[in-house]
Order: sequence, then C-alpha cells, then structure tokens
Amino acid sequence: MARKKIALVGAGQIGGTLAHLIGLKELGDVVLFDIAEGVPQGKALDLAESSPVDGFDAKLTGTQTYEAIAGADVVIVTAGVPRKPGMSRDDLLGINLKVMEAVGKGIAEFAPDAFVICITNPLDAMVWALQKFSQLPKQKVVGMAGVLDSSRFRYFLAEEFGVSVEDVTAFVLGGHGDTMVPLTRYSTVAGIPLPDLVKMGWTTQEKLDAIVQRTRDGGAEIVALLKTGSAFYAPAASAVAMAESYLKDKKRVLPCAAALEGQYGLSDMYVGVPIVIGAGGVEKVIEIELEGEEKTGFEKSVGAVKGLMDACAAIQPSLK
Ligand code: A3D
Repeated sequence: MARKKIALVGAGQIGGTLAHLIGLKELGDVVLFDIAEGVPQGKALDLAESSPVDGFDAKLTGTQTYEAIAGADVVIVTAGVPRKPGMSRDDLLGINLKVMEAVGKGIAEFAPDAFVICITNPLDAMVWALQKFSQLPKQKVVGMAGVLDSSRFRYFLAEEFGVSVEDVTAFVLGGHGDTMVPLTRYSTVAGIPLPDLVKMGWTTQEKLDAIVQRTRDGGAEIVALLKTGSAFYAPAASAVAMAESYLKDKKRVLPCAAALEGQYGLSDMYVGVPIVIGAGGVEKVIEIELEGEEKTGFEKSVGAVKGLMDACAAIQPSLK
C-alpha cells in the first residue's frame, strides 16, 4: 500500500513542527507549501536529514506550487499570520481571510478528496470561510482548537492535582477565543468529575476558577512570553491527533470546530463541539446537555463567532 500523503499549507512555526511530528509518527509523506521562497524547501530538507537518525521513512518536500499537493489525503492549513503581543486573534481576520480564499481554491483544484484541518486564526470564522471557498463537503473540513484548549486545561489540572496528565480528561467547548467554555462538570480525574473533587477537598473552587481562566488565556500567556509569535508545539500536536484519527479510522472523540446542521440549535456555522473523527471525516457531532452557566457561556461564545462571520461577510460578500 502506498504511503499516505499529507500536505501542510503554511510552513511556518506550526507547519514545520507538524512535518516533524508526522515524520516521527510515520503517518505518511509530507509536502510543505508556503509562499515564502526557500522556507518549505529548507525545512523539508532539514527534516529529511533527521530521518536516518530517528529511523523514519517519509518523503519530505517543499513547494511554492499548489500542483504539488495533488491527491493529498490530509491537508493541514496554517497559512496566514499569527498574533503578536497586544493583538487579539480577531485582529488577524482581514489578512487571513484573503489567505483562506487562495488556499480554498488551491485545495478545491488539487486535493478535493482530502480531510482538511484548519488552524489559522481567528479559527472558527476561518474554517467556516475555508469550507465555503473550497466547497469541500462539510464533514471533511474541521478546525483545530478544542484539542489544544482541552490539552492546556488537562495540563493545568494535572499540575494542580499532582497526577499524570494521562488520567485527566477535559472538555473545552465554544469558539476559540476569550469566550471559550471549559466545562468542569464534564472534566475528570480518572472518571471523577471536577466538582466532586472540590467536594472531596482535593482542590478549592477558587483554584479551579483560576485554572479555568488560565485556560482561556492560555494562548495569550504564550504570546506574551515568546513576543515574536504564538504557540506552535501544542497546536501542532493537537492537529496531528486529529489527522491520525482520520488516517487510522480511530474514531476518537475530540472537541473540534465542526459545521453544525441543527445540532445545539445552530446551523451554517462552525464552533467547537465534541465530534467523532474516523475514515469518513466528521462521523458524528455529539450533542451534550448544557445547563446554567455552561449554556449561557456557550451562547455568548457562539455570539462572538457569529460576529466574526459577519465581519468576514462584510469583507467578502460571497460568504453570505
Ligand atoms: P507562522 O510561523 O507565521 O507561519 C505562517 C506561514 O504562513 C508563514 O510561513 C507564511 O509565509 C505562510 N503564508 C502566509 N500567507 C500564505 C499563503 N497565502 N499561502 C501559503 N502560505 C502562506 O505562524 P504559525 O505557524 O505560528 O501560526 C499559523 C496560524 O495558526 C496563525 O494564524 C495562528 O494565529 C494560528 N494558530 C492557531 C491556533 C489555534 O489553536 C487555532 C494556535 C496557534 C496558532
């Protein structure tokens, strides 16, 4: 059986890390595409030269032409600009919307059967626009955000409880922004929900509230430290988990920005919800019951995403 082909549109910080992880995990051959001349070629060659040391077989190439992504099984999109200190994800909208138009057309022409994972910010609006520009089936176009946000939440919780990250599960729903909704009721340590752990005296409500807020601010915390860009190791690892679930038909349940068609009372929009990713792409959108603050928080987050979609449609009326 021929190796799978994974195209990375955008060969910056996340793109390069994606290529490295995909090589190490032997998920397939990698094509790095970027408008910056020499960058995808240089990264591909550097990574290929690491393959004998790490013992992985993968063909890694860099390109400036969309033809090279032809027949890709998976396309991961990071093309665009990242945040600098003081910028919100939404500040990126105008620039990155134009990039999504070019990328969408490239994918439609050369890789129409691919499973497409968008990472470019502002995430929920960009993945919505990318699906419209590409016209690929909605179940084949998803956004990466919830896996990262949940991973940050899990890491902070594991630190607080002094337990393995493996034993902490967590769910973060809604849009990828300051309004994201970390769900404590659906987050557990070895199956024990967080509110029960507060009752058991393992932590306090104040500490839990602080962790929730740190999760919401997780991206900004890294931007403030790095000063020259945004997070890339954890975002790349998160997208690879999604790609792997598709390529290996693992049917993992992951929080992702998915197209809603009536679920949660919403349609024609992308927002972070739990989904099943398998060989069919998004095989199921899971509707969990939300109550009280969870519900109002989710509604607020949906409102913020809709605001971004309106801003996109004002720039590019064909998106309406
Ligand atoms: P960066 O290292 O700047 O890489 C972006 C790459 O895109 C650069 O190499 C550019 O040359 C390239 N590029 C720009 N325009 C085009 C184009 N038209 N076609 C092809 N390539 C192009 O950024 P990064 O890798 O750190 O981040 C990439 C994106 O991911 C940004 O929009 C970030 O905001 C976003 N991001 C999202 C998350 C989420 O959780 C959703 C997390 C972290 C970063």
